Amino acid sequence: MHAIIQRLQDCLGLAGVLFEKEDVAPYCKDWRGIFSGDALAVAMPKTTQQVAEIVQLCQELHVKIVPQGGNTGLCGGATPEGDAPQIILSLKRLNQIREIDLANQTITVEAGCILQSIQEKVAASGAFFPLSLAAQGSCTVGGNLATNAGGINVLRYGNTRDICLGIEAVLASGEVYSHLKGLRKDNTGYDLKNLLIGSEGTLGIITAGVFKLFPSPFDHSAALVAIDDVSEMVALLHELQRRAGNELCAFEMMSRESLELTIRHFPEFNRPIFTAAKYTLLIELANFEVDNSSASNRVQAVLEETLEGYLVKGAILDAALATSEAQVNEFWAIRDHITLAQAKEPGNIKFDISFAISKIASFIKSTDAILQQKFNGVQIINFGHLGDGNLHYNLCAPKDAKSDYILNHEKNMTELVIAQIQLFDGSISAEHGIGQLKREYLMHHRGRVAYQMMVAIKKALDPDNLLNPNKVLFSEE
Ligand code: FAD
Ligand code: 2HG
Ligand code: ZN
Repeated sequence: MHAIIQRLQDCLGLAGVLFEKEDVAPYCKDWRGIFSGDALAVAMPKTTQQVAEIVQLCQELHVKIVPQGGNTGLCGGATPEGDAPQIILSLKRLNQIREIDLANQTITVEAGCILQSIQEKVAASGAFFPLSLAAQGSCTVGGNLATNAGGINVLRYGNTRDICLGIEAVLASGEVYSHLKGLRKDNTGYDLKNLLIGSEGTLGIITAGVFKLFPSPFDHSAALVAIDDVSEMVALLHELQRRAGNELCAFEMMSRESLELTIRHFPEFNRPIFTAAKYTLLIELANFEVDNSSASNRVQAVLEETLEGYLVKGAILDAALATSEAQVNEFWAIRDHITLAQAKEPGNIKFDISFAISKIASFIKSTDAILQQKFNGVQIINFGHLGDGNLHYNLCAPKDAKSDYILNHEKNMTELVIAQIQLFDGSISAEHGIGQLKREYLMHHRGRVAYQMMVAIKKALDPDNLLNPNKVLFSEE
């Protein structure tokens, strides 16, 4: 047994350390089941001080650390890799809500809090926590910070970093960096919070964060819209932004193929869905005015009138408005199940990509055509956060292809799509991060200067390459 196990047990007690192979195994595989590795143990601290002690211990015994939250990441960032002795540091038990400060409209939470539990706690206090994604029942807020998660409310509230006012983190030195004052203005030197947010566990272990709270929407209006033309979608987005301002919270897009796939695996959703159209939009507006029916009607009326106008001029094919909050949730359930439906199929290649919204239509037209020409019948499961310029442009094998099709074509398909992303000035990762999945493309994509800056930051903050080695950047040892 490696010496670290006894030392971890001394620090965390027997309940705080897993080391039997069958107990450690579930933590060593990613959500999609495409990455796996080995770890000596899973350490589960309950306090920031214990996290600091574990880091010091690992330094002393030359054991690497893979931070892990809910293990829902889609890039293999939380999965151990390589032969070096390493442990998984699970933040799941570091899960207290430290403070809700309603006068400052902030909440301070520990990294292991499950996202949905924070939303519920905040709702019970009468306020609103806007970060929302389909994995919210299992992902942790520490993982959200470490990946700068996006989700479905970015249009109005921004990404995780935009709602975060400060963090606490344990550095590779074992020291604790703490900045949890909940200040909305603070120009004191370099922005260390934003350096750690999105660093995917490579620069520090995030142990807590303080977040802005917002007024709770009084109710929502939502619609599903059948539409063929991506340029018209973009025009509709701008029209709604002009008319509703930031009452427009979500503008999501789902291709016909992504809906067909979802219905195939979850037939209960086969109701108000337009599979004849090339795309279906899910649009949501929130009403923030007090409980009176004219306010609620106003938001609904903006949506109705705008869609009517688009219907009359033939820019959209059909629309279904939700008639109750329950139906709004039903619409979202369809959208949320696309990833789960994809997980039920054999292999696919995920591209979580972004563009200037003005370039999205041309990217889709050009890339769809080239892919079909080179990989006849390839299924393009294209959906995502159109309002943020973020597509989940996922590729699956043609319907009648052999089971090893994706394996055989993965490299060529990836290079083709990445070349298209470069051509249209996009990003190879909009919200999921780099992890292991997109690591080999990072240097080329960001360029030598940016990459070398990242290497210099990693060396400065983690000179012994202790934290999540070989993730985001290739290790140089
Ligand atoms: P993990 O998967 O455990 O870890 C992710 C990365 O963060 C790893 O590199 C890990 O080392 C690091 N990390 C975790 N915790 C810490 C910590 N405390 N300190 C330092 N590093 C840490 N993502 C989106 O952005 N938008 C979406 O809409 C979205 N939808 C999803 C839907 C489904 C069904 C699934 C399965 C995933 C989805 N994701 C989405 C991806 C994923 O949920 C997010 O990336 C989430 O933020 C990861 O949180 P986690 O706690 O599971 O982190
Ligand atoms: C979403 O928006 C997630 O649903 C997951 O970011 C995307 O499965 C995917 O590719
Ligand atoms: Zn997404």
